[in-house]
Amino acid sequence: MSNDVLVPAPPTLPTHKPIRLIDETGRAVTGTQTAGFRMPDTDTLLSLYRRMVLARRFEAQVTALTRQGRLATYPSALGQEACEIASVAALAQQDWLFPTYRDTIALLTRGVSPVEILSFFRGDWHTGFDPHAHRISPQSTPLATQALHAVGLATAAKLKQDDTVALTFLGDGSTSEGDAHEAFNFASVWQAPVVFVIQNNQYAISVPYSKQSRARTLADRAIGYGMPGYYVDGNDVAAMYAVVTAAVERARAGHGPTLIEGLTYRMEAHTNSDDPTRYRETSETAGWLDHDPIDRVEKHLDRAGALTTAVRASIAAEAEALATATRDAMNETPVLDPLEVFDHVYSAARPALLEQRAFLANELAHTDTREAGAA
Ligand SMILES: Cc1ncc(C[n+]2csc(CCOP(=O)(O)OP(=O)(O)O)c2C)c(N)n1
Repeated sequence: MSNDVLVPAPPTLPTHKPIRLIDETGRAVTGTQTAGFRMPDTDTLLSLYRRMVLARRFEAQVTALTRQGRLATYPSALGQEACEIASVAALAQQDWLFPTYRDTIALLTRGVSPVEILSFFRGDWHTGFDPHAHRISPQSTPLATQALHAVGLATAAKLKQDDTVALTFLGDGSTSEGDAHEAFNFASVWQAPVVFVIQNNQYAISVPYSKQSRARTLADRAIGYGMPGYYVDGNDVAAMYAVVTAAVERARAGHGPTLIEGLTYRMEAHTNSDDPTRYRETSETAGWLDHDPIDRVEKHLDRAGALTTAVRASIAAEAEALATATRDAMNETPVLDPLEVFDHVYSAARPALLEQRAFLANELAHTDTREAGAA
């Protein structure tokens, strides 16, 4: 018997410079840095640009609502629009998205209404939208758990021979969780149709990437799991779209998972309760303004003559209408039944939960009586 073990050649290492298709001046990149990926057509770029402008206006409105006390908390993705929107745009309607707490604009882009999205951040519901209707799982707060859920759904889809791909977002910090390792490993072992998009925004709250990993890039890790890995300029929406689209197609064709790292930067605080000046220089953040993902594609479209005054005006008007609708909806006081929180936890009633429900109902009855007495 031979002791020779035939080990297939590993996928090649990701490039050391992030893949990009458009540079900061808006010019098309040529040569090795494109890694052979092709520029999306102008209509696609225009549609991505429009979605990014809407998302940024939405974020600004939500931040204002948070400051007015209308929302409990909000993790901004300002500066990360390219990663979020390119990834969602690469999915087909039947595919599933597994987002984190930061990926609100991915939900918005996939068609969830502002009120449904924000009821989570206002604290009204664990999830304000119907996951099945939108094919989006609830936004995950426990780090990296959503990656396991994506692998589970993708594996089930493969067994059922459904034409479904699962895409999940992770932060750079989340890759240090055991759940991320389990998700990467079993996705590859089972050749699940899943795409992992790591948004490396360089901080896990106050912990910089340098204290999180000694790996050259997070995309390098893919090789150890036996799947392709791509290190991409996460502020280049064209590159993100091209690479994620290829990974989704690969998964759909039955060739298994892909790990994509989008190198980006979180421009705002971790959430509204964080003070980033305690762990990073303001000059560092200011420097990233030169890499703004919207500016870059805007310059590119301008050069191509695709951004006429009328197109700009129509996108700006749409963004203002979205902000106004969001503001008006959030300024209304919701009519809620606090007892509903128990309704969708299990499919059948559980004694412990019924007990808690009765306890809260009793508390509420007494509160109502006290408030009525005080009035
Ligand atoms: C299992 C788990 N451990 C710790 C936390 C607390 N926590 C919330 S956000 C965060 C940092 C996450 O950083 P990263 O994955 O880079 O995502 P980002 O917030 O930058 O998008 C931590 C440690 C948590 N939510 N879940």
